[in-house]
Amino acid sequence: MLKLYYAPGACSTASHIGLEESGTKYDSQALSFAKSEQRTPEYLKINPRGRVPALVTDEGAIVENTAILDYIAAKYAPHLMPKDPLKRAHAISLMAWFSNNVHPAFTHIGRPERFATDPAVYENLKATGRENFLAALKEIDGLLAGKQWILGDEFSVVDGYALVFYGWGKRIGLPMGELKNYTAWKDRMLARPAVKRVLEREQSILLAA
Ligand SMILES: N[C@@H](CCC(=O)N[C@@H](CS)C(=O)NCC(=O)O)C(=O)O
Repeated sequence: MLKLYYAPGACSTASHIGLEESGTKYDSQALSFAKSEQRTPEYLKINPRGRVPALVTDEGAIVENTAILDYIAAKYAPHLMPKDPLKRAHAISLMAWFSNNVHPAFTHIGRPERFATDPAVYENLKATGRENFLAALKEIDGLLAGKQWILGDEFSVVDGYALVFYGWGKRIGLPMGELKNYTAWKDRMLARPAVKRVLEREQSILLAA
């Protein structure tokens, strides 16, 4: 049996959507960051880095959204990743960029202390993070131009990952409505029953007007 550890509204929403879209059976457990549940000795045995998501399988735990999403598609839902090797490489490339650039830009805004020890530079790190994050959202908006889903005609696990950043942009008050392609795609995402179920379970900000 699979078990997903996630935190509502965190990047783990990507894996949560991937699992729900796959149709495979899984258990899930929400961890509260406010209560530091990602750092309990019990959870650190699952992910010693103290981060979500983690997917526990019969053969051990997997961490990192990119790996979890590729695994879900490979094992349970091949239609959720391209079969063609080049298209699959592009899908992984996009998820690597999400993980290595887009996500850390956002982290600079909320956790500047992770990137410098001198509090004097925190405001600058936050401002730079905000600029970089907005630039990434604009890039995603451009990637979605003329497309139904982020890879083209087919919905994939990469779409669930891209939704995380739309929610985060909304959370910090960025002008998301100005990103026309991203906003129209977000509305298509919200119309998918599996996505809606996950967002309701996580009480997502994306469901607020
Ligand atoms: N690259 C990782 C990032 C994991 C990560 O940083 N998760 C955050 C939530 S978005 C977390 O668990 N934060 C808890 C903490 O920093 O204590 C992935 O995509 O899985």
